[in-house]
Amino acid sequence: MYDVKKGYELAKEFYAQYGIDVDKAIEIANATPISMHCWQGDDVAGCEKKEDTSLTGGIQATGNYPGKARNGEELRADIETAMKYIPGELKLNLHANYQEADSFVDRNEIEPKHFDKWVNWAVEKGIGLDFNPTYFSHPKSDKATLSSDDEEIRKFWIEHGIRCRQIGEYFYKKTGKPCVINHWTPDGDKEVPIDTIGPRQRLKDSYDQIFEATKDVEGVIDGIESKVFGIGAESFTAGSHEFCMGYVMKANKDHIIMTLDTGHYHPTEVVSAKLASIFTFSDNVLLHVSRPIRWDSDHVVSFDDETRAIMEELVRMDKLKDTYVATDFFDASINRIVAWVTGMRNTRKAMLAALLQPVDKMKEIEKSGDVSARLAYKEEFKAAPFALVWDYYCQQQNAGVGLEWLKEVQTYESDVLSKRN
Ligand code: RNT
Ligand code: ZN
Repeated sequence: MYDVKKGYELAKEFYAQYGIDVDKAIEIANATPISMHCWQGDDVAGCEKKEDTSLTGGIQATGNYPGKARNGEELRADIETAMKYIPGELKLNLHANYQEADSFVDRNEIEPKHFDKWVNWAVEKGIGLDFNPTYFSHPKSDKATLSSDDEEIRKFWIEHGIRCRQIGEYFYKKTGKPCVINHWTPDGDKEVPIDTIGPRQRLKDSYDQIFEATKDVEGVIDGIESKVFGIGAESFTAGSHEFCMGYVMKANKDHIIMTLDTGHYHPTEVVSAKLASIFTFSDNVLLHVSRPIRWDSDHVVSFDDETRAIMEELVRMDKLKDTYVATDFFDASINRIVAWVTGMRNTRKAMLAALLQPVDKMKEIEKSGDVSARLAYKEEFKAAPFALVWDYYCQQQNAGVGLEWLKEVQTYESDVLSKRN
């Protein structure tokens, strides 16, 4: 291993030339929570005691890499292993289908106690829990859920949403940390339906009913996630961007916010370009950081231009503190822990890299009208000695310098994962 401290001292000098305080940047990046999704560990299968765990709702985890977690115990063990190599404040993001009742409990009957294993685990670790209703992978979700024209079905899912908000409050009370709930329904159609407004009106009414029935719930923030299309529902999505944005803005309630998933837009649209407009009208945003390859493929988050642009935008607007950062990817073609660690580290990396830029100076230059210097400054930091700061930060947090973590995850794979079938 090279002299990490020496590298950091040198990088510090580099950044100091531009008035950048490296330690301050590390402190902010480290304290900003990232909510790690539990579902990378088992391809979104969940822990409900039921035969059919196939993933529906127009999303797909492709690949058949061996060693996926088969129950809550294994999943928690894998999450703990991954978390060792992810520096900074973390939360765990659960889906409703990860409940662990002794026998099958349907979605409209779940209760806080069915999540006690997760809650006890989180309390012991001192981390917060976020949550998601699961409006897919269920026989009653085949056609539609909250937008269904079958009142029985719609009622079933409304009850699910209500219970999820109550469970979110339970998480808040037990962990002492607010619970961010993401509401996403896969409702859509393979062809453009004749009636495109009915489903939207019912979806609105369903959300209204869920929020009305749980209006006294405390410590819960609700993101409404839009999407452009899903597999098998290519032509129509009830919860489109316009629908969700309309819902959030009209609701005009502090706890109801937009969820922006990086894979949920037309291919040339980017989340980084949407943030400022949304923050003009809303105080908070929930992010689902993912990596879409040609569609909402949910590849492992990369330290790529768009992830960096999102973090840069948040830092430049001073909105990082007002953004709930969550990850959302599920790659079943590689070691699932390597997937988690890589995607989570990249999310944190992008955050730290964005904080290592002279934002005030760049704003000054822009204000003075010097657009040439503005471009020169923007480009300069792409090749700054960021890796030296990152390595030092990881060492400080005991999260593994460079690729140290990879060897350890590989050992875990041969000792633990490979023994599963
Ligand atoms: C689907 C949405 C949604 C899910 C998770 C599992 O396209 O992104 O957030 O990925 O709820
Ligand atoms: Zn998402």
